[in-house]
Amino acid sequence: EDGGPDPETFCGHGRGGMGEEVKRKEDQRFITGRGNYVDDIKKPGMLHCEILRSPHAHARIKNIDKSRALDVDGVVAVLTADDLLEHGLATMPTLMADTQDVLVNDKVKFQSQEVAAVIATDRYTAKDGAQKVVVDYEVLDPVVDAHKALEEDAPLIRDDIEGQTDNHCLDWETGDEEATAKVFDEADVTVKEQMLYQRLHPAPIETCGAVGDYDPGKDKLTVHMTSQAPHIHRTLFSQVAGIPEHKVRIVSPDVGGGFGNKVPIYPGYVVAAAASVVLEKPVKWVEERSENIQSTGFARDYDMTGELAATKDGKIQAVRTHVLANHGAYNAVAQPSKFPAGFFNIFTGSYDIDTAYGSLTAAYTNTAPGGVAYRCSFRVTEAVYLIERMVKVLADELGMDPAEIRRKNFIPPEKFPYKSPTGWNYDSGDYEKALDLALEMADYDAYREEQQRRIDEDADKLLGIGISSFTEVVGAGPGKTCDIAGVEMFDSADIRVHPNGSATVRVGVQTQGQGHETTFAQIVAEELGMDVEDITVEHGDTDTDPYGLGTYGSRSTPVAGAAAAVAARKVREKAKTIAANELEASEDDVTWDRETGEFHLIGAPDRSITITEIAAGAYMNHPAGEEPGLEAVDYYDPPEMTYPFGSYIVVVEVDRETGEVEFEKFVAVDDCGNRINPMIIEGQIHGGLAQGIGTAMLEHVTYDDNGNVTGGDFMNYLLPTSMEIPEFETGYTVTPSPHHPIGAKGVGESPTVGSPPAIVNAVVDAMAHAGIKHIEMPMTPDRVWEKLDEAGLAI
Ligand code: PCD
Repeated sequence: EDGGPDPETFCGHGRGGMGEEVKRKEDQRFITGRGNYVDDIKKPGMLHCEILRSPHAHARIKNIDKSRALDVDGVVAVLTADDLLEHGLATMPTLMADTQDVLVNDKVKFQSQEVAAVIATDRYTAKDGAQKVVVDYEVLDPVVDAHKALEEDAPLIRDDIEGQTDNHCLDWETGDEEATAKVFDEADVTVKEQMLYQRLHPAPIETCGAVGDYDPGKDKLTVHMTSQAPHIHRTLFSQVAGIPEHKVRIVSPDVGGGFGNKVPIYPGYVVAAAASVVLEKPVKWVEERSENIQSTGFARDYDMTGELAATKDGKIQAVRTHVLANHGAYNAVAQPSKFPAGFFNIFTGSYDIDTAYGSLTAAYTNTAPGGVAYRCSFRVTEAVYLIERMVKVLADELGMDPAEIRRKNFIPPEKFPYKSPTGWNYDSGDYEKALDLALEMADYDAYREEQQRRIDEDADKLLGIGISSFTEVVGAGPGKTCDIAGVEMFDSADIRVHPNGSATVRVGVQTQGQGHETTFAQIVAEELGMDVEDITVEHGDTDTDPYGLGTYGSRSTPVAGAAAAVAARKVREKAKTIAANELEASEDDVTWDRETGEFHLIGAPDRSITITEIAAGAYMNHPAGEEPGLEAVDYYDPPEMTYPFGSYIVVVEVDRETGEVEFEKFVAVDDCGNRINPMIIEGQIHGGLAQGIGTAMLEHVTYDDNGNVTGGDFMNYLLPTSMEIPEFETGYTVTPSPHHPIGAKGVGESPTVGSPPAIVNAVVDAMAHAGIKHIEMPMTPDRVWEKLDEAGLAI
């Protein structure tokens, strides 16, 4: 009867449905200081936990003396690996089924690894106590570089794994090696470039934290924690601690940004929970900024070689890539189980390329574990960087315009659904349309002229224009291919319409600032003809919400958003029966009108009834033979992922004297299918572009040869501020997803995925006429100046 909202007409029923710029419901509490974050939680008798961390990157622990710490007034307990061992909690599984020490048992493997936990009556006392724990270390040689870690004489990091004799972690490959080699052998033109996607760290405003709260009366463990995925965290907690799931409750309250950092389980969470069980008191742990950067999940750290084979006129025939991945001390990458390199194998990008091959080697190093999907659907950011950089390298080699070469190679709209050579099924796309709009918005031709003028006039500031026409892949499942620790990646929504016609919607995903309390209400408002104000969205509590896999990889809209629409349609189905009953008509004579949001008699639109009136009927006058009440739940296993895309154009000015880069223009055209809330999307794009600028220009977690983190705090790990962020000009096209119930795709990650190559391409472009082919991120002024110097452009 109803195929979902039509993008031509769905905007503006005026009830806050799809396409309306509804103000964010959650902002009332956020901007009036009434948010409730983990650190706001206060419980009677609550204790505080401080974690003592290793100053060494690689060291054997010979002895830990707790006695002086226990003497500190207010210190209640000092926990080490031995204490946890008694409770079976000494180790925890990583998301990749490796085993990580909760508190170091035997050997430290990275600087700032968790060694002991001090529990005290307040945070300051806990910190004082931690300083009095005496640890006797036998310091070992560390290795922090992935290349060096694989050398023969490198110190062995994982002597805890049986049979492990070197620092090799895993190998992975995709595509057809032989066929690809053949195309490369026979090609007119080949290009090759090596590029490091440096180690980054998602830096949410709120660091990680937890309050473990064991109730001995109910024998129930509640853990309030900064979690992007409360349900799977409950399952893992339950598995590790051996407590059945109904005796564990995870509550993820307001979360101050996630960005993939809050997907893994960290030792601090486990310690707070374990200490609460042992001491029978609530225990709070909240990490500091430097602890967050130095020990929780990092992102990227892929050293990539990219190669393209092409014809003389710029038709790309094959891609080949090899990656050396630094996985840190444990294999703790946050990917769906069957994807050790995440979704990196989508590296053919937006281009119709038949032949591809990729391989990857991962190494253990004495650095913090990670490989989280920082605003990235599982390594697609690295893949997009690789292909979008390589297309620019090829364009320069051939002397072609980078817009033209893209146009020549795009997957054409009529080829969708499109199957990529590495097995991806793209749902829909119109890449040229997005690029054309971006070119027009950016005044591309005029800037090209200006660029040439500056070269001709030997100007002090060069102009560079960078393009990125990326394709994202978001919305993991389907469950048959994507799982976490065996749990299939579906998601869920549960809708209850109350007697007065208002509704509560509960979802299996958890917002960290994206605005789900607004957008999920909009989906339901659209599908039920309700007013968005009458709908409350709840999430983040495993005791009340339906099971879901959480928010990351821009999966909430593609998966839980679909579940919300389907659950709403189930409610609508039942409502129709009640409508017929109330209108004293046969169900066949009743129809639903999306425009008015009402049921009415076919041919008699004035005999109509709203969902509010129907709700009363469901409780007060329910049809004979029907269950009373009006609710539905849906667990949605997506048939495919969704493939948002976009074209970004960046114009930079490069100062030949100082190497400084200034943004002259920044255009972002995104296509995320049908749009739920354009204002929220705009905010998502702005935030993500800022993070893309941080990536390209500033951010890098660095280490010295002794394994010390030299980029582990905000003095050294530089985030962009408003001073570094230019005005963004955003535009959009709409290519609905054909398989999503409301035609929507995800969007939150796109700007961070798509923008770094556009920015690097722009800076390279400013120097390309003098032979510069590549520059590594972050493009700090000294790095840019070196390149200028190398090209004879520095003044
Ligand atoms: N949307 C609309 N429409 C469409 C799509 C979408 O409206 N079509 C919207 C929604 O609803 C939401 C947003 O937008 O609200 C987003 O979405 P998505 O894309 O679906 O996504 P999600 O899932 O929700 O989320 C996630 C993302 C990510 S992934 C990240 S990083 C980031 C982003 O999100 N994070 C964050 N964004 C943000 N924001 C904020 N504020 N905060 C945060 O934290 Mo990862 O993987 O985790 O790394």
